[in-house]
Amino acid sequence: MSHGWGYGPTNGPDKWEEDFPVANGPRQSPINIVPKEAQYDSTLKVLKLKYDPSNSNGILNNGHSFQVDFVDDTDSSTLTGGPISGTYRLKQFHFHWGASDDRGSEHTVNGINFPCELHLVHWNTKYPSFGEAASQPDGLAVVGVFLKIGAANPRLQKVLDALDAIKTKGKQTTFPNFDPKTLLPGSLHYWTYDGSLTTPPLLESVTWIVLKEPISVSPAQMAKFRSLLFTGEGESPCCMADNYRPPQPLKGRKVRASFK
Ligand code: SG7
Ligand code: ZN
Repeated sequence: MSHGWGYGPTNGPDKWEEDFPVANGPRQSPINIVPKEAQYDSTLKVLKLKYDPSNSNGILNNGHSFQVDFVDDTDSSTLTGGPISGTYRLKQFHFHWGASDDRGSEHTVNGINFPCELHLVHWNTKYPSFGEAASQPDGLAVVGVFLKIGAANPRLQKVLDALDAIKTKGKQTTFPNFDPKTLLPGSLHYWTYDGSLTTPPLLESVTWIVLKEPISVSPAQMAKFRSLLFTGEGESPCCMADNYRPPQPLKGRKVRASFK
């Protein structure tokens, strides 16, 4: 992996273990969710997402995905309840997607792929910073939302309209006053399990909360995701797509459901 990790044949998910041996660890993500094998847990709490739109700060092409970053110096945008204890602050959200509509999600359900998956990344405020939380077993909580092909989703449009300004790796621009709650589906029913970051360094620090109900996206909106580039300005352009890790072995973990 001489050019750093990525999603290509020479630096993609099959090669990550060379530099990041935890790739074969006991709690890697994503996974295939088998709803009939998930255990309904009546003690799981309702998910509480409280987001302050004034915390949205910028949007960045990081060369692997694009992310919308939030100011996280106070408890104004938080995740509480659900499977977690304490308060987790929103750090950023990003997406993973395919080169075509038949693939792109990281988690799968009964082996079914969605064309795209949204991740809202939060860190446990019992640690001093995101960076320190990211290596603790209860450090991060990521809410995953599937996108499925259907009607154009007007709530995605502000994000998609910003992509022209961050076409190449390293580009960023301001992204003020965005409420990520507008991206969530009507139901907050979820599956949850203990896992990892899905990109290097693959740290086993994530409580995954995967929503059962997808949000919609049109084929034209999916095409807009794929207009981004993995590459920097001046390099031979390479479209950003298939930036997902496939499902990893469950290794005896249990998946719990918040719903029957
Ligand atoms: C995306 O997924 C990025 C990463 C993120 C990674 O490639 O948005 O964010 C940064 C800051 O590079 O990594 C530590 C982190 O949030 C993995 O996140 S994920 O496990 O939710 N897919
Ligand atoms: Zn992700």
